[in-house]
Amino acid sequence: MPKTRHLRLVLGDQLTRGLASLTDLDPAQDVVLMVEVAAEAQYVPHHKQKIAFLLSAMRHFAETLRAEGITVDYVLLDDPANSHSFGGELARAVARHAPSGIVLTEPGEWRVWQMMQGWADALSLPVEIRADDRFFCTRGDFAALTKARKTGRMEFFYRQIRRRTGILMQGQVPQGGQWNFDADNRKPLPRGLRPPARLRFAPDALTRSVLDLVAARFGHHFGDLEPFGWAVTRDAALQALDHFIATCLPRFGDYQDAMKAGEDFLFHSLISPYLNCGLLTAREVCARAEAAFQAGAVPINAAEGFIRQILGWREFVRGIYWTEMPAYAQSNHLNAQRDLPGFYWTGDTPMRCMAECIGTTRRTAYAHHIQRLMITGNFALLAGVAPAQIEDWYLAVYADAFEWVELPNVHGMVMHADGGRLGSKPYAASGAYINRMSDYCPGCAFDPKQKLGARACPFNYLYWNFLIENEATLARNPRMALPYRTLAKMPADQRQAIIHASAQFLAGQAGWSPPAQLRLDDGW
Ligand code: FAD
Ligand code: DLZ
Ligand code: SF4
Repeated sequence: MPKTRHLRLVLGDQLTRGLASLTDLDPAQDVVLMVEVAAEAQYVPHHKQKIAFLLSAMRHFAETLRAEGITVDYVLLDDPANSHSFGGELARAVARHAPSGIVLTEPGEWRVWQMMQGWADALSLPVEIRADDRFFCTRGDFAALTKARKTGRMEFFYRQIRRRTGILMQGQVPQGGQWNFDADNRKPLPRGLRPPARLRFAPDALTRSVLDLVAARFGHHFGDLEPFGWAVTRDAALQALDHFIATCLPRFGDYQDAMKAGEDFLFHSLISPYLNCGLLTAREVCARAEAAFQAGAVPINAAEGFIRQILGWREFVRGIYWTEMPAYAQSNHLNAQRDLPGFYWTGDTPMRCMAECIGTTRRTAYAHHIQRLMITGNFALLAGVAPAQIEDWYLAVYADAFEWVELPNVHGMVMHADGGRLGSKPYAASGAYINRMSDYCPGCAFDPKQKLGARACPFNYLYWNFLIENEATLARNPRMALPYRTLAKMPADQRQAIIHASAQFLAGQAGWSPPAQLRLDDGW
């Protein structure tokens, strides 16, 4: 047998045939290593569907590589010899294959990047770590592009990438004459408009066996395991993408910010898990959306709004993550210290908006952007939850959550813990916003129009309490001038009443820490 030339480790979020570390793979000599490690499923108590999705997608990806004649050394979760760490499994595989070198693609998370730095010494082998070119902007590129202050914000960065790629451009001019059509994209869902049924995928035999494994090993983790309808192959993910473009993208822009009880997906794409684990690439997704616009099937506010999320926000948050880590995760600009309420894990709260969004999350491992930002995120911001606790929650509960994208969204966009590196002001909002953008308030135990008293919406007094608690830090922010002018006019007794109502409400929340059974205690 020829000596293995290169061992190529492929991580669970690198399931792309065109991955940088697979492009020059030689099937005659190289071995691809894929490993299922319990540590990755347990460093936060990931949603059961998230674990099943990734393990099944990994197993299917290994099959497609094998079908090409590539040797894949795949270590199963229940292999008794499994050491359950990337480093441990790499060392065992080196002993099995005696490669002359290791080839990797840079990982999505800082902690794994750090692990990788020690591997060359530990294994006494050359370890080549290649840039992840599935993104429009490499890590080095981002730092160069955003160096000038003007481009330090998402909008300017996004315009640069539009110019560079030519996506939705006519020469140097943006299609439709504007860079950004957000002003058209804030409509509440009209009564009677039913979003289309979504393409979901029945588990095949391979997925079925993974579902059984997850039920047995991680049954105590957050969320429902079934029904499980995620695509776990590239073909199925492409079908889901095409179905979204045909049935939802035309209305994506209009109702991007809307929320409706009982409607989990509205007109959103549900492709983030596929993009983040590699079943789809950002380039092909943008190309298909742009083609639908060019064919006249999709209006510009929808095409631009959708493409901006991927070309703009997705790339921008990744750039922030890699230029600012590891210090980024440590900052706590607003000095938020409260524990995460237990109802984040149970959904057991009389606040209907929170119960709905947490319920969706439990059932589907999904919630759309505005639910994450303006409901569960907004509450955590107003309540002053410690950033690390709410970050762990977001990292655990969504099928698309990987730290490079979760952390800037939560630490920066939601919690303003980065002091404004990502967004220039906190997205704090009272019950009036939620009432305008959703149908959650009718039927809630609270009234969004009442500011104080037993039936007052907690978001109302918590909003003003947040401004009061953070006056020293936020009052000078020009984008917060309006609410602080209103606060300045507020009579002292009303201020006191808000502080009192907030303290009472926050103290009265049952279970201010994650339920014990959700802690990482099952002793793998
Ligand atoms: P669509 O609404 O259909 O948008 C299309 C695509 O745009 C998404 O698939 C996603 O790839 C991209 N996108 C949209 N908004 C963002 C954004 N703010 N940052 C990065 N990409 C974006 N996204 C993740 O992929 N993983 C996360 O862990 C994650 N955590 C989040 C936490 C919070 C608090 C917030 C406010 C947002 C978070 N997002 C995260 C961004 C966004 O909410 C999800 O990408 C989106 O809801 C996924 O659903 P979709 O595919 O239907 O998206
Ligand atoms: C999230 C996850 C899970 C649950 N399991 C695995 C696994 O068993 N093997 C693997 O290679 N990757 C897994 N992942 C994804 C990794 O956490 C991800 O690759 C790293 O966080 C780097 O981004
Ligand atoms: Fe949420 Fe307040 Fe509306 Fe109830 S009244 S659903 S708590 S915003």
